[in-house]
Amino acid sequence: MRRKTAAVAAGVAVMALGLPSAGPAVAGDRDCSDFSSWRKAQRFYKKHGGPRYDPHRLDADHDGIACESLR
Ligand SMILES: [Ca+2]
Repeated sequence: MRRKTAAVAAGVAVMALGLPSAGPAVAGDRDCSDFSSWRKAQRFYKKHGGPRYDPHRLDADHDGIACESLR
């Protein structure tokens, strides 16, 4: 229980500092604007569930292509 509380406190501290969500340690929600190219967005999208899950909602129209706006 104490360990979990400490982990939550650390997470809150990171958020409070306003650190950019760069790197795998901070796995926040990603938007298309977080990617420098469509290729990177598409790779990320496929790696995180592809068309089946899309937890970051990079493919709003569910056609299997993430971030059409970056193409
Ligand atoms: Ca799409």
